[in-house]
Amino acid sequence: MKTSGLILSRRELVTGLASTGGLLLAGCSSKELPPTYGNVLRMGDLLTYRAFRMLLPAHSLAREYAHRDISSSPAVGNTNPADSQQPGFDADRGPLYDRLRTGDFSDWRLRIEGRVARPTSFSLADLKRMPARTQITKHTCEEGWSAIAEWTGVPLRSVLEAVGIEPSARFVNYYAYDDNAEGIDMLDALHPQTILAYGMNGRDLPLAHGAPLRMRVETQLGYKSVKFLERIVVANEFDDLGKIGSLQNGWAWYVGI
Ligand SMILES: Nc1nc2c(c(=O)[nH]1)N[C@H]1C(S)=C(S)[C@@H](COP(=O)(O)O)O[C@H]1N2
Ligand SMILES: [Mo]
Repeated sequence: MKTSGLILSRRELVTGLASTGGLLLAGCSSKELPPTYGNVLRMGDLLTYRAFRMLLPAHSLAREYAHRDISSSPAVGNTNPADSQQPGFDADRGPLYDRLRTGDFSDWRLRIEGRVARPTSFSLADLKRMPARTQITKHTCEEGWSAIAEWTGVPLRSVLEAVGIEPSARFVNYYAYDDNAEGIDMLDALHPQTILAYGMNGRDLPLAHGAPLRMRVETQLGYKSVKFLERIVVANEFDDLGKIGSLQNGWAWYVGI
């Protein structure tokens, strides 16, 4: 399938479906709905989520580009979790991040816990030993800009397979060294382009872009691609992640593109 056509058709589908919202919603049982928990103002999010999930093949790929398409990428949001002047600075994790960075992240570990058979802490070297994926994709920010970059990392799927997710697991939540956390459903978590990226444009991930490791969720808007990862929690039930999650900050939980 041509992916530029796919992007168009995603938009067309969602627009075309707006009028049939009642029909779609009627078919949903509340147990399987993540993002609105009965809040009527969030019905649009729910409709988007259901429309994408019903009408797109589960793992349709986001468009990938050529090297010549790579553009400059602005660094946005928090660009250094150790800087107390930046948005989302955490008084405990900020200084911890600083120490890890000073040591070239050799003591950094990515913890994976929750509904998994073998909770594990991965070093950067552990992750780099696993089969890598490189993809040139467009990052689209909710503020209206986009940029194309090459990302290298390990598919989240491989890491989840290594720790063994429990059959009841439905969501993957991930936390940063600043006050930033997001979650995705299992479909996006197992998507081949959802990677834990340690490389950008052929180099180690720069500090401002999320060193040493960031999430790349190419099927959703940029804020789902959390930088400066600290830990991943596999969960059975939907969790809005409280004050550091998107919902309580006024953003949609599911932002498919
Ligand atoms: N930890 C963390 N991750 C984050 C953010 C942030 O402030 N902190 N900002 C998000 C937003 S809104 C965008 S657009 C992208 C920006 O990524 P970039 O700085 O690599 O361009 O990171 C996302 N991930
Ligand atoms: Mo953004």
